[in-house]
Amino acid sequence: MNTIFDIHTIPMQTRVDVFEDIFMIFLVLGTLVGVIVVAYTLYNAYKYRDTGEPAADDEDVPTLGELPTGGQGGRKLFLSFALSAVVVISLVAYAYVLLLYVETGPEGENPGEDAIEVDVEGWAFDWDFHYEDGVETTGTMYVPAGETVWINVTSDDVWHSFGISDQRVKADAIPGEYDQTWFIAEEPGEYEDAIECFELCGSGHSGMTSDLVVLEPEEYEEWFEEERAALEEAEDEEEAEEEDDEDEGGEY
Ligand SMILES: [Cu+2]
Repeated sequence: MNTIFDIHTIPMQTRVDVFEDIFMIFLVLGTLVGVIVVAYTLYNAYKYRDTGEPAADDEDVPTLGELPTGGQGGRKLFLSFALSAVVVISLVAYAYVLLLYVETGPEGENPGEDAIEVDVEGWAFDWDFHYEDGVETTGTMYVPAGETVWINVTSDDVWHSFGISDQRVKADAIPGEYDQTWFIAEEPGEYEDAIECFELCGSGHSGMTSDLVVLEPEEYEEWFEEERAALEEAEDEEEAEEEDDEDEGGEY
């Protein structure tokens, strides 16, 4: 699948861009086709309306039992079919290539080297986020802006579904299974309850939301380092307490 992207070199797009493109193309073409079909129908309804007068002899009116050729010996009919086929096949191909991009991610396939990876675990009723080096958060997900974030989604109990509507992200959270997907959050900010559960999972389902915090990359680095340092400190403290019954671990 990599080769497709090497050939076409699709520019780096977020999921939001991709789905917006698909939506716009289908909206514009759908509207255009609709307008043409309805206008042509109305035009013919008017043209062939019953005026109460008998049809002129030279008018090309099909007789009972005769298939209409669509004019010009069927050329018009063939042309309209061919044109429709070209439009439909192009749309399918276009959407297919874009969806392939969504499937494989901006780096081609699987998380690239620079991608941030976060393991997401759903439980009734909240979300845990596991970053590198054992850093964890619950109820708030931190990501750097403009960078590809790959998520591995699973569940600790029943079936959930992890979703961020703003980022066009949705992944099943099923015990024992890992659903992998990605997104790029472009705008830094704190998005309250941006993360929701999309699988009815119990009495607290509707409240199973988490916040999405999008930080500038440097701020994210800072946040991550702080979290990691705090984690190490806590671990050291624990070790010290275990090793030293005489309370000499007070230096921390
Ligand atoms: Cu749930």
